[in-house]
Amino acid sequence: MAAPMRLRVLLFDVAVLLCFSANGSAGPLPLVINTWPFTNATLKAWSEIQTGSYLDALVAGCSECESQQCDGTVGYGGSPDEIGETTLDAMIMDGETHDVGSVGDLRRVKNAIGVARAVMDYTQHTLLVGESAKDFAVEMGFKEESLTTNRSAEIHSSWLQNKCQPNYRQNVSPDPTKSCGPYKPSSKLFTHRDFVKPIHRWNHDTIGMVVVDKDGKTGSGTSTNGLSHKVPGRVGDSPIVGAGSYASGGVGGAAATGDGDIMMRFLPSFNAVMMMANGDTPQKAAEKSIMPIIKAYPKFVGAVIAANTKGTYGAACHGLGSPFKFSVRSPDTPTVTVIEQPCI
Ligand code: SD4
Repeated sequence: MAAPMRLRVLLFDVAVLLCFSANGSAGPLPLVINTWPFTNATLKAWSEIQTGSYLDALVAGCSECESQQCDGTVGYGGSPDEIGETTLDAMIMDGETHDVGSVGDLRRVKNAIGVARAVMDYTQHTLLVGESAKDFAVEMGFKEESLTTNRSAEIHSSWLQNKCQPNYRQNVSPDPTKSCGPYKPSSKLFTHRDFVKPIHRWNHDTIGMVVVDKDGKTGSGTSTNGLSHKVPGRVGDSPIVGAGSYASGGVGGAAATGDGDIMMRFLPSFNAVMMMANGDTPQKAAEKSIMPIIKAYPKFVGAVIAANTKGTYGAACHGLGSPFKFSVRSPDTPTVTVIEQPCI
């Protein structure tokens, strides 16, 4: 976006209004930036980066959201699937080495970002999924326990009472817009492109974080419980490299939140980092990364944050119905800062 952006800045504990330009903020390092006003996660990562590595900061920040069940959409006890189970997706990427660890459809282990880090540290693989990811986690010392809470059980039973609406099946019978399953393929296929998922602030958030250390080394991470009432086995964009997040040494990192079924078809985080590598500001790169998605899916709901290794950052969003809020901490912000980014 060429014209100056009006970014409203909300400061916690400090009554100061900062003005940001179209290019976001350029500040000294280190930098922690993450999706949504998950400020405790930002602060946890900020505290870790003072003495630890950027990878440790990512794990600490995302783990904080998992244990605090940020918005009910990160960690245990949220987004029950069709059978009422909470499953988790997470990833961590080291931009300096391009090492990645990720988990999809992780069951019965709370610390998904911790397991993702273990995949990176203790295997030569990139992505583990489902029951086998849980077995790996247990082998690596993570506790196996139920992720169901009273709240997630209630969400699931109201969904059943509501004839399983909203519902993500299509081309099946009985009609999934009116009835629960079990379903069978229907003889006729119809196009589903205009369908808008019931995604909003309180049912569908992900923590996506980029950390740049004081020497400009960078990494990215995500953690989410995905989408409420998803078809069991569904994995979103969050653990997919280049979709949920991406980082590249000497350039920067990006992370995404929103409709992962759509976003993973466009790799917006990878695109944002490549655009920064080609000279775009993080703000411009974030905007450009979601443009192809909007073109193909005009009702797309989601957002991308981006930061470069100099400490400049930006964000872009579409379809949220209100500005996208994201959290930042750097020596330039007197404390953790929540920025509101109007959507395209
Ligand atoms: C997913 N992208 O599983 C995640 C969820 C999310 O805002 O970010 N919601 O599709």
